Amino acid sequence: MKGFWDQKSECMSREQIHDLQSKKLAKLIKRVYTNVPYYRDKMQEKGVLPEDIKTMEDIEKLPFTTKQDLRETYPFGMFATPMEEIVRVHASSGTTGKQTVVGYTQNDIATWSELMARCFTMAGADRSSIFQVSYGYGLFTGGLGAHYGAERIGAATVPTSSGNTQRQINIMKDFGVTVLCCTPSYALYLAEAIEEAGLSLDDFKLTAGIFGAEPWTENMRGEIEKNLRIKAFDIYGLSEVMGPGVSMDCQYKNGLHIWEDHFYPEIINSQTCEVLPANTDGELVFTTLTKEGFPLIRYRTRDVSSISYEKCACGRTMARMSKPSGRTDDMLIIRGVNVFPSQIESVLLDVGETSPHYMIIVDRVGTLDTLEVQVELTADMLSDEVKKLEDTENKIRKGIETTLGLSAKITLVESKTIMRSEGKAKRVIDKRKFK
Ligand code: DLL
Repeated sequence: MKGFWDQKSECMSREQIHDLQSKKLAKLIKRVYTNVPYYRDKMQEKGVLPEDIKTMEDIEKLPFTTKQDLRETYPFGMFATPMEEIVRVHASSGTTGKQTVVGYTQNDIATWSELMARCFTMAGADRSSIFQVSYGYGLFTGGLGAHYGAERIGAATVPTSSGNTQRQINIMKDFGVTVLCCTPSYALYLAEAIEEAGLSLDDFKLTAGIFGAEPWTENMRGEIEKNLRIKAFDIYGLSEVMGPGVSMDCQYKNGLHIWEDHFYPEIINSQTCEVLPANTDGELVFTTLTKEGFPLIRYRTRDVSSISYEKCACGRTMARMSKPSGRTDDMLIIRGVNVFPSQIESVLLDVGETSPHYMIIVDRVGTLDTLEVQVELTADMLSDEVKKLEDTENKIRKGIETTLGLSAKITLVESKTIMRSEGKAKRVIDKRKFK
């Protein structure tokens, strides 16, 4: 049937999914207990043996894995196969500490390509599509992950990588690219650059965009869909768990389908580690059920989401995670209030009178935290009267106060003065960290 890459797997009954996961988990635990001393030690500390793990319900007996564990075993200590079996290595950027390194066997790369193929087919792409992969190629998983998936469905794949925006636009137009893969912030930048170059969207054949690698709101999706005249899909993943393609939303855009035959999701309370019920917000945790090179048990992603198990209108039975609202470590605490940058983005785009480019600046004056939101004027607002601009500022200020209960200084800045991003956007400057 059109719209599915692997309908049998994507539409299994919940019972089938549970049985398959249980079998895979038991096998995985035996393997890591034998091959990864770090996991064996942690299980022994908890008094758990591989034979104690028979069904998915037993997962709660197992210890969690954190980024810290990966750092302690840097670079290859958590690999579960000899290096002879590893064919690819990626690494996270390591901006907040030592980088984490992940390894893939030939089978892992094949599975990854297969899951990306499911994602891309879900977005309506097929062998007649022309893909432009503007995620960075290199140690980052975005470029090569998308590349292998696009080739797997037989699409013509153009590996532009990130950067050189003018060239990206020319290629998109001249090659008749139909599907764009990049971060949502870069998609917005590309749309702006197309307009600036005086080109018309009629000169492009773009129909869909597959965007991820950073949090983005529903309002931002609307903005991108309007500015590029495409359907925008949200793809999620992280290098430790695989890379892009752990989950993606379907045409109904009602949560991202997690490929549960390969990844077992849980939501926990990040303070107590208690497992939370469906449809409750908390920290997302994944166990990789089939990875050979670098399997992960109950890996704490630090991403905030919730999981729903209701069947989706698209026919897929795989659980859906809500659009991640941010990372627990990106959450700002301002005057005691928890703030995710995505909440501010939502307010800005709800008001909808400015451009969608913004920067959040947090500081401390004496003992008081301050919040400033800089947001760009659109080109046509430049000629607006002061009164009108003040009105816009007031609307945003009120919106933030209603949503977060925080007062904020709103600064409208000139068009094109906020830094554009070609990869993951930087939305926050927290000056308190330097005090
Ligand atoms: O960003 C993998 C990826 C590439 C995903 C391309 C999608 C597209 P990392 O660099 O390891 O891997 O960063 C992973 O990025 O834990 C989330 O915090 C964030 N993230 C990724 N996708 C989304 C998304 C790649 N769709 C970290 N929505 C994750 C929100 C996302 N956050």
